Amino acid sequence: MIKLHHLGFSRSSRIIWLCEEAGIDYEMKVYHRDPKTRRSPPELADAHRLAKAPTVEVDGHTMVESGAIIEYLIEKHSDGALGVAPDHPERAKYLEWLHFAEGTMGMSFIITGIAPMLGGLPEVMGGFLQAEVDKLLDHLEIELEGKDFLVADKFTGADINLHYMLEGRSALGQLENRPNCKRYFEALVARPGYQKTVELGGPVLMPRPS
Ligand SMILES: N[C@@H](CCC(=O)N[C@@H](CS)C(=O)NCC(=O)O)C(=O)O
Repeated sequence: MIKLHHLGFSRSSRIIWLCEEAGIDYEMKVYHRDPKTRRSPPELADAHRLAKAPTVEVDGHTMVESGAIIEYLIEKHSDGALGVAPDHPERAKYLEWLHFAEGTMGMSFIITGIAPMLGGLPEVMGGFLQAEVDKLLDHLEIELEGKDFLVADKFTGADINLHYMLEGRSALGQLENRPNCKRYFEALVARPGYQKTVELGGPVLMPRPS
């Protein structure tokens, strides 16, 4: 059985969601963010020195990095239904989207997402990063035209990994003028697997200042 170290209000919700939808057996240890610094608590460093979420103990290895964890768990610990097989015509696209969330999207989405809670960004930097966010959301908007899921006409690990980035954008109202992104996001959060994730792991996003 795998062990998930889950931090409240964090990306490790992805792994709860994956395990619930893929039928992967797991146990979970829950940690809470420091209310002042909003960082993970020191106990999480006992699991892995980075004290990051998600951290997963699997097959004798303590693993970090959501995309890699999702890819590995689907390949090795599920029937593969949430993955895209190596010989599938959309395999390359699947891997691209699976890693796009933390790769290309990560920096601008996360910094602009947490900035309002940490005193904001200088104007030039804020503008620079928001332009990047807009470009990437516009790319996603085109990609989702006429589609319910990112790849292979089915719900996959790529949708789970990407969803986290859209939570912040939805909270900031940045999906409102992008109908495909909005429709896609709303369908993801309506899934019973996602609802169960929130029930077990709590809300995905940190509460925002009003
Ligand atoms: N790229 C990594 C990012 C991991 C990460 O930064 N996780 C955040 C939670 S959303 C975290 O652990 N923050 C607490 C801290 O670093 O103190 C992944 O996708 O797993």
